[in-house]
Amino acid sequence: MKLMIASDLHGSKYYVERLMDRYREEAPDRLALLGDILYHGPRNALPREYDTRAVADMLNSLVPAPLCVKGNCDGEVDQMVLHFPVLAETAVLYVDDRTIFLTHGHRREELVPLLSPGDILISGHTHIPGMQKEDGILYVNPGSVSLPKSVDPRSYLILEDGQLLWKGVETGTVWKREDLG
Ligand SMILES: [Mn+2]
Repeated sequence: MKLMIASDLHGSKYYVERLMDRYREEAPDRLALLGDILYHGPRNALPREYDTRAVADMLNSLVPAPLCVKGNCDGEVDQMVLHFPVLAETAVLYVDDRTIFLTHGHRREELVPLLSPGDILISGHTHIPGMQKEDGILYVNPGSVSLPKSVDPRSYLILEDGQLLWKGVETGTVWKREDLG
């Protein structure tokens, strides 16, 4: 199973077009989106080529439909233009005997009682890609597709064959790799 994970698109037509380029190259089994899909959010500057309708059209065209959880910038009005469910707080996947929790990240602490060693929690929200291990639990962040808040590139994540790969959304270049063992 090859999973492509992206977060914090924030309505950028330009960078979601790049994400769609990478999606075609990667040909994952499914794209998982960790929220903050359309609205730029009052705390952020407008991203490059802010165009919520164009972003909705691109995401609505995907087959299979993306698996998506709700960001703090996503609401009922966003669900009206997106043809796949976007308002669930959490999704749980079982991949190769591992339990993987997907959530946006602004309410991440609420999930902690569910987690046990070996589990992976993947969340966005901070727009800072990275990974940390705590009490045997792996906390993973794919970064933001459009509005990075660190020096790292705009990024997405690939989970395949027991490996996590962080890649730049403009080039597809791997810049961080983690073996899940
Ligand atoms: Mn965000």
